[in-house]
Amino acid sequence: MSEIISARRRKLLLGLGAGTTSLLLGGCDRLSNLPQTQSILSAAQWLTRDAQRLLVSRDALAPQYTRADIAPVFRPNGTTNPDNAQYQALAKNGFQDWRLNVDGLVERPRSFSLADLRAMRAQTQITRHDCVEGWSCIGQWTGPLLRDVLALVLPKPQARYVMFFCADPMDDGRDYYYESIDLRTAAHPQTLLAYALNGETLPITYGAPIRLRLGRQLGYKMAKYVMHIQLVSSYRPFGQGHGGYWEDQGYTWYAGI
Ligand SMILES: Nc1nc2c(c(=O)[nH]1)N[C@H]1C(S)=C(S)[C@@H](COP(=O)(O)O)O[C@H]1N2
Ligand SMILES: [Mo]
Repeated sequence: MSEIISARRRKLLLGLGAGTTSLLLGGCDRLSNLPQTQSILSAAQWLTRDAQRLLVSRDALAPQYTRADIAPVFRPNGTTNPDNAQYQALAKNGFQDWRLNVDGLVERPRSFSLADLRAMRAQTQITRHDCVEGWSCIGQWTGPLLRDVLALVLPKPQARYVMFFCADPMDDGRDYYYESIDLRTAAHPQTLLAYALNGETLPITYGAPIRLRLGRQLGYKMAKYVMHIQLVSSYRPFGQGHGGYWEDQGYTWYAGI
């Protein structure tokens, strides 16, 4: 039985190739350009998350923009230079010694260097970042799809969430920034581990060496300075148990836009 579930899960994570992504994009663009869709969406803002989900699939793609839309200076927020000696030593060396362990509920735990991630098939997308504080910024992000990374480690059937542990200490070092997403968001075709912003190596300000990019969720979900990824069945054991640093301060875990 568990073999069947795991085969299904792998299919979900691995099944959609690059060709399918562009098909989905076309379909999504057509849908969101229909005037009736626009007015349904704007009229639906008061709806609960579950009701909204009936109108807009969680798997729908976020709009993509053109180079002309890219903000001249991307707005930074939160930590812009982790106060962490180990991180600073890695940064000094151009992150050559940085390793991303991807482990937990996976068949094949693996340690990736930045070069390993750069050698993978990369996706470039120009998307809008929406911060919960009420500002937005458009940038171009490049990196491997998270689902391609997960395909290499093979999530076990019990894996439900992907945890991201970051380098930046929060609250005078009592915690570190962390985040979590579910496997469905992890498998979304706009979920990247980005190592470049606007065609340049990702600067420290924006989360070097890699940061999470999601197409359809608010800024605080997009962990910068990712040091470790762990697949888990529950995020309750981590931090204060709400799935992320800001969630522990009261923000919602599901931050769909
Ligand atoms: N590690 C880490 N990730 C983080 C944050 C942070 O402080 N530390 N801030 C979050 C918030 S609230 C936002 S809006 C974005 C800001 O990303 P940016 O600096 O690239 O604009 O990163 C998110 N990810
Ligand atoms: Mo934010």
